[in-house]
Amino acid sequence: MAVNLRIHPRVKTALAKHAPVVALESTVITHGLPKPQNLELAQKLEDTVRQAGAVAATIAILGGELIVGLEAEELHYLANTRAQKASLWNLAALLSRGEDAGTTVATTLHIAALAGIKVFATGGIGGVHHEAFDESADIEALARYRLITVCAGPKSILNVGATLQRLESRGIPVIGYRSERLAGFYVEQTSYPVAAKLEQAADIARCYQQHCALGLPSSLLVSKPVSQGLEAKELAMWIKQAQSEVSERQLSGKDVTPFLLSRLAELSKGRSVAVNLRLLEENARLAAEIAVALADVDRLKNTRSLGKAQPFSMIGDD
Ligand code: PSU
Ligand code: MN
Repeated sequence: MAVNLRIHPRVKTALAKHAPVVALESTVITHGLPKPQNLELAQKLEDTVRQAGAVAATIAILGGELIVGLEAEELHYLANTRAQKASLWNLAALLSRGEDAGTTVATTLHIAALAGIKVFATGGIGGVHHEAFDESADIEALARYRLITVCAGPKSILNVGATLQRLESRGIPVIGYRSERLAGFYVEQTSYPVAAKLEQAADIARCYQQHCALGLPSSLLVSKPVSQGLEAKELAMWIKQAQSEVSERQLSGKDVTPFLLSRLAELSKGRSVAVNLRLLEENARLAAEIAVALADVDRLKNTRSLGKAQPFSMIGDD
């Protein structure tokens, strides 16, 4: 049985030419942000990617079809309909029932990899929750799909230390963009050091080439601190409050993250949403810059290796 996968012609052409493409997730549209900011944000992210010289491919599920690169009307529809949240464990069921769904980081990675996209931008990744045994499928997916994933660190509602440990255990390199500390989603920084600090998009592209040349299977996770976040003390108070409500309501599974994000939006009187929008846009811009740099090194590599088959030749080696 063939996969029902539709790649937008613009994305297809760009991929065939090895031109820069950035994948964007859609759970942030269906479950992460309130209306109407969700649609405004989705459109803005695509514009941001385009302005930085790359092709935007928002990924989602519509009527049981995997879509790579939504049309403008489809984006509009997705932002205003009651869609499901597609992770890897419910993806096949959602497709077989012909549903509409936003794709999480895990699912977007899977579909982007199917399409051959190398760079992906999101807000905050899922990870280890405080509540026992809830770990996002995002971690395993990051271990499995070799893309450059740009984020603002793990979402602040998570057990950040445990999440970083899991990333390390699964061999997922975390690169700090102009920062030695892991980004903290709603706050600029956490106290946790990252594997390496890199300064330029081109440095990240070269690091990814090394990663691929080594045959490592995972994503290269780029952690970019938001330019201006929330006040840490205040945030900690709101998180505590929201988390106690998760326990009271006995929420579990895929409902936990959307509930926490929407409660934080209420408790902070919209300030968490403002920071979320800011970091998503900043991440999309950086991802596009990296995609452009990667296309450049790719082109260089292809020109240099013409006539001398060097499957593992590394950039800057000769
Ligand atoms: N980043 C945001 N807002 C979001 C998400 C990420 O700024 O809503 C979504 C992502 O799609 C991520 C998901 O994969 O939340 C994690 O959900 P869970 O913890 O249930 O795996
Ligand atoms: Mn979960």
